[in-house]
Amino acid sequence: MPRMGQITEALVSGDHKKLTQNIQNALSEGRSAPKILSKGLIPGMTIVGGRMESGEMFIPEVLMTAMAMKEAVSTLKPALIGEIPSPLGRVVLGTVKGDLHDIGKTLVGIMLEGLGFEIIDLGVNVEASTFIETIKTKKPHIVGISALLTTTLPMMKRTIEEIRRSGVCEGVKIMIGGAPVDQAFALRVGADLFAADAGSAGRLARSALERVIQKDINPGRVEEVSVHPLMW
Ligand code: B1M
Repeated sequence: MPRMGQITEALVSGDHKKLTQNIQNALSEGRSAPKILSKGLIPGMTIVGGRMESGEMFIPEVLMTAMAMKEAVSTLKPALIGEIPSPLGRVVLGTVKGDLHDIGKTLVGIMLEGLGFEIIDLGVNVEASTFIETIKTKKPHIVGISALLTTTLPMMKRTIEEIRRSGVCEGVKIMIGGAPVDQAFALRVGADLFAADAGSAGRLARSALERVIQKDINPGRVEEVSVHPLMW
């Protein structure tokens, strides 16, 4: 079986040891970290999602694969990040209240870190008040909010409303993303930026920051970059 297929298979079966071994082999064979992610790991999580939906896989098994995925992402992190340039800006990241999915958000953080952003990761199930407090104290340039469940989209909207109402986000851009989020939703809920994947999030954050610096952002306008998964 080709190397990427072996990675996908080891992930779906939640076999940490085999997965790490295959990833290390792929890296030493000269395969790039973004390719391992987009051709080996993401397809694995998609298979798991399908099996979860059809009832073929249960939560404990999905958790095993999620743990294996997180381990794989941390194995790949040095190769994804490379040499970190001097600090570009600060980003506060979190998954919205009621939502425990963190793999995509973590990948977004890794991408941004690789571009030179300082990341303050608030984790999952983050209350609006926590975002607000952190914006006050840490003064980020961008606040990134992730949601993976259709049922937590209303909470994402409420979180953005509360952040805006608190008055702390002058000069701070709100970026949102996650599988059920799209450009139309982002416009409806008043986000500044929407990215469909980690690579796009990185490019978008960087260009947004350049515009913030140039005081050239048109507030309230949602910007989107291309949606090719992890092709950066
Ligand atoms: Co969950 N789950 N889950 N789950 N889970 C999904 C999301 C689901 C689609 C599976 C399915 O049924 N097909 C489904 C949601 C259906 C829906 O809402 N319509 C679902 C469900 C139903 C649930 C539970 C309700 C199941 C239950 O209990 N009955 C439950 C909810 C718990 C909760 O959150 N309150 C639940 C629980 C779990 C686990 C805990 C077991 C585990 C999460 C573990 C963890 O994250 N630590 C889990 C998993 C692993 C999944 C799937 C299989 C994989 C998610 C993932 O990590 N994908 C998922 C199915 C799927 O996605 N195919 C599923 C890989 C990741 C790299 O992609 O997160 O999309 P993603 O991130 C991408 C982009 O979306 C984007 O960039 C990332 C990288 O390119 N992005 C951003 C993400 N955030 C961004 C932020 C940005 C910009 C871009 O700016 C700030």
